[in-house]
Amino acid sequence: MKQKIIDILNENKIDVFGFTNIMDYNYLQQMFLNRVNLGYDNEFEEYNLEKRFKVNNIFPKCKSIIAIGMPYAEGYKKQNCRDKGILSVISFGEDYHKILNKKLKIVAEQINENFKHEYLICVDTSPLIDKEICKIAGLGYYGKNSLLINEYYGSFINLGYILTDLQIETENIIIENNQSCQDCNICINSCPNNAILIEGGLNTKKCISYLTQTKSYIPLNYRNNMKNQIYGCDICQVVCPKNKEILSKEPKHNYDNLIVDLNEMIFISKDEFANKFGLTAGSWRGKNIWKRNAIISIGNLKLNNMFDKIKNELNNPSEMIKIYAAWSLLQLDEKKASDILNNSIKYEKDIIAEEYKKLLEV
Ligand code: B12
Ligand code: SF4
Ligand code: SF4
Repeated sequence: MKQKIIDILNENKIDVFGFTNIMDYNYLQQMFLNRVNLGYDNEFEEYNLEKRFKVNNIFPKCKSIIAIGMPYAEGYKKQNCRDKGILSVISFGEDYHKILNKKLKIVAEQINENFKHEYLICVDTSPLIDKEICKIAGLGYYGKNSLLINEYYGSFINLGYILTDLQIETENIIIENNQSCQDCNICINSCPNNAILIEGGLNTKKCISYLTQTKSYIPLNYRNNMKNQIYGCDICQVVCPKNKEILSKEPKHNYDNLIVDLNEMIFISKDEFANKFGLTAGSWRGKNIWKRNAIISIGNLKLNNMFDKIKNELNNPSEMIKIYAAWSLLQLDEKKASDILNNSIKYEKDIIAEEYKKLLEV
């Protein structure tokens, strides 16, 4: 049965795959609790640890897991643009969740034609811990940047898996953390917000990828480091020696559409946003979060010609947009912005007035 499944994976051009029958990841509990105590967790994670660690709580009949990795970013070079916003390379083209889900569905159905089974497909959005499952299935090992690194494709691999009630013969792979990074600390030293811990793993609340996605308040001292990122962050992967080979390949795509026009992003409507970016992985947080990030980018890039357009955003009905517009104006022209904010404080609701006061005191 295992050989037939491998044939099916190969026929579907999937060459990063592995199997595991470990159903309980409770051994990670202490590590998870430590992270929460230190505040390194974030709202995109499932808080119910029973759901995260016990595969059978998600799919009671599960006996084995078929894990796959889908490589991307071949030949990618970080785009350098002085007056535009940037999307992370994971947001290039069609959303990887859709591609992987479709691929895994085809594989699962072809398996079903040979061995009747019940199955559940998981890509990113399940409460389970994708990296740990895929690591145990033999797809790679953890880098200090906390990502799973595959021997051939590096860390630019998206992960997904099929939970199945088939009993597949497996060898569970135990690779010690940090076995492969050894003395390298390049990602730690390159991370703009010092989000990567010396011992490996992240303070996720400092990670720029997190900051570009969260709806929570972004602390003032993290905003400059977000530079012109509109969605995600690639820095700790672009600098990683394990990705050198994949990045130096002939580019498969033209990555130009990872560059975002900031002016357009300020005025884009919900429908226009859905039409232009709706199929990408980065669009899931919606137009207003991208707009907020564009406002931060304009401040960081010191695009003074946008001053009046950002000033108009002080009248935006969204409290979120207002407070980031105020911050951005202060980056563009402190004196002019201070006069405007001081003047508008008296007309604003308490919560906005307090924020303006705080910004003016910095
Ligand atoms: C929440 C989340 C985030 C959060 C938190 C990320 C994180 N590192 O935890 C934020 C928003 C920051 C994020 C960012 C990104 N994410 Co994300 N994210 C997730 C999600 C939904 C859950 C991750 C999770 O459970 N974290 C919990 C903690 C405990 O995990 P951890 O800190 O990584 O700890 C593990 C290891 O670090 C290791 N470990 C612990 N201590 C030590 C010590 C040493 C020395 C070492 C080496 C390892 C190690 O053990 C832990 C157990 O797994 C998963 C999908 C899923 N359902 O699993 C995708 C996932 C992890 N994300 C993914 C991707 C691609 C990204 C981004 C690259 C996107 C982008 N371009 O911006 C960035 C990368 C940032 C980074 N350096 O990690 C991929 C990773 C693929 C891969 N090759 O590893 C996943 C698996 C989605 C998928 N199915 O493809 N993400
Ligand atoms: S994704 Fe960016 S901010 Fe997050 S850990 Fe990597 S380099 Fe740091
Ligand atoms: S940059 Fe160095 S330390 Fe960081 S993940 Fe890559 S090999 Fe490991």
